[in-house]
Amino acid sequence: MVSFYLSLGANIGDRFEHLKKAIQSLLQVEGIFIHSISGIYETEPVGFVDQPAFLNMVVGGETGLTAEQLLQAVWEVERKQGRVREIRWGPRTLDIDILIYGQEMIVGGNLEIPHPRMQDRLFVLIPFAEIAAEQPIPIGKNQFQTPSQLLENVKDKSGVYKWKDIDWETELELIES
Ligand code: GSY
Repeated sequence: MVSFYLSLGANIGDRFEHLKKAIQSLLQVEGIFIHSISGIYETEPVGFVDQPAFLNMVVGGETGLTAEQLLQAVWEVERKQGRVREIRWGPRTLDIDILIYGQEMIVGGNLEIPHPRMQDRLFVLIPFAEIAAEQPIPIGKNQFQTPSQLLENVKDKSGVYKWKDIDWETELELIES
């Protein structure tokens, strides 16, 4: 089993519903086990700023899938939720990025892991640190930084505000009933 962390974001339609359905779908993927789910943060858009505010969160788990299989599973969850993304850095119903996959550094094909921009993004680092502040993230050969270390050095000053702490067990049971 390999541990992984994902960043989730949505800024079109019922943003919370998109995130909730995404977690529900991820829980149903064979070979994916989720063990940590951050609170939800409302965040100012970074990059293409003329778009609605996002809801962002981070989830962590373990998987028997390869990194490529995990990516395909994530894309399938996005696709099932009718992901709409017309502008490259623009609004989307649901975006899921792989942040880390074990301690591996992978570049090639569809994969770039660890996520190359996560150290510049408060909307990733704050929820990541909430659930795994001391998780080692590979940044070079035998070099690691944790989310809390990355947060100390991040230059991003965009707004990231706790939107809600969710009781996920209750929320997810509500979906199933
Ligand atoms: O990379 C994820 C999509 N995205 C986001 C996001 O999820 N949150 C915020 N706050 N800004 C963003 N810009 C992009 S692109």
